[in-house]
Amino acid sequence: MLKKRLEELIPKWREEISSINKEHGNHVISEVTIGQAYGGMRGVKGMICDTSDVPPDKGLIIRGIPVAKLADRLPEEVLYLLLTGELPDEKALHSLQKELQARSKVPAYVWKVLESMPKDSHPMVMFDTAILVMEKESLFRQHYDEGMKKSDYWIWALEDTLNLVAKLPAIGAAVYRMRFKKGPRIPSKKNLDWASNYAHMLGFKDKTGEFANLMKLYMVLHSDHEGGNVSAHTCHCVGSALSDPYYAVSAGLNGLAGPLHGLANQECLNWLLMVIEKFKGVPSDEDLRKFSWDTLNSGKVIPGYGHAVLRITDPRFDAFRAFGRRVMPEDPVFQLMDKVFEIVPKVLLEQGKAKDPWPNVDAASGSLLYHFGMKEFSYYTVLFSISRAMGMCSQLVVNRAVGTPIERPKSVTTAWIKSQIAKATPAQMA
Ligand code: AMX
Repeated sequence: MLKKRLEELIPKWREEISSINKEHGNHVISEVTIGQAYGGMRGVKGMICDTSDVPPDKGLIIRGIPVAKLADRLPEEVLYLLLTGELPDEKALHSLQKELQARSKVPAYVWKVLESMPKDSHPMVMFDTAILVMEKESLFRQHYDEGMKKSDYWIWALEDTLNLVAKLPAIGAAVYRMRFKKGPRIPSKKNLDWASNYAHMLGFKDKTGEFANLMKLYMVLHSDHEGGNVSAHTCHCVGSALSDPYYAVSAGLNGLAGPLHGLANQECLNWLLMVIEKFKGVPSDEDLRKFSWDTLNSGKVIPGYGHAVLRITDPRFDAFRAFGRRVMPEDPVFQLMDKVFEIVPKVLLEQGKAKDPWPNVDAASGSLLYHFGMKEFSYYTVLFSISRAMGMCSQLVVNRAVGTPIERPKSVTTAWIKSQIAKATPAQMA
């Protein structure tokens, strides 16, 4: 049903983009300053991403719907939304769930590869290796090699997407159990939704069902974050060379593994636990304020705070905090996380460096996982990856559907910049 709906929608997307390009292709939407060229292209509008948008004053909006309004949805519903721009009705959801279930068996060679890796490999490396080693399954590559038409690219990108997304819970759970010696892999259960199945395969006791609820929420909240962040942009760029989704998603995840990006969630919890250890519990406001200043004065960032785009408290942080308040209000790590939210923005504002002193999504998630006994911080980015793969894959499908060309921005040299400065009039340089 998903493919059928896309077959109906894609001609309209193509027509719309082609007419915008034809009529307004020369309209200027962004200028680039020297500061931006040296500064990570921050704020330069130079690419299109239709799956989601992150206005600095609103936070994540998936296909027109603010993420806070999706917090009670299943990740499969959000995947359908990312791909089509519409939430599925019950029939379409059921059909997608059946598709994913049918494609969820992981090839046996993946387990052999994982088992042969060094025992101290980072879980992200294991997860990413599993994805890359499955590249031989790519139907996109197979059909490309057989000479498929450009207009069919999206069909095989979609096939790869569904095949890959379906397998990620089993791979992610296996990485957890293997890497942290939790016992043999747990077989999936057919009657469970995608995220509950993941929770089940991880192997935590979950009498109340709240751990599964947390996994559903986690998977929805991290699913996409527009196109310019490191992981999405990397995936987009690699995919634009028509490297298939296995290559492209794997590349994106290598970016997600960076400490300023997806790895930040493991650093956040580390910081909270360091505070608890130092003060033998939740500290007073004054002690926390001093400790935050100590972190800054030692030249470190306060993990979980700040954002390259957002200028408000991340709505995803709010959604996690609401979950914590409902499920674990007495938990000391959660209480500290809540207190940090009261203190750290004031400290960052006082310091005056961070453009965004508010918490991002990573400030909250670790304390919730810790509560349920998931204490292996280095694993947290894998959770992030399972979810974010949905957004990255959806972007790939949309890009192949609308014929996005190979990406090739122009770089310049510092000598060229100097020559521009020399040529500029004083008014232009002001
Ligand atoms: N603590 C201390 N200093 C901070 C800070 C924080 N949380 N956030 C920003 N700053 C500092 C920067 O280091 C920079 O200092 P510099 O001028 O000495 O280099 C200055 O404030 C200006 O930075 P910015 O423009 O506000 O941020 P950015 O766009 O360059 O970087 C980010 C954004 C997220 C990397 C940064 O805020 C940060 O390092 N935060 C902590 C790590 C973190 O939470 N990362 C998670 C991001 C979300 C994700 O991808 N998962």
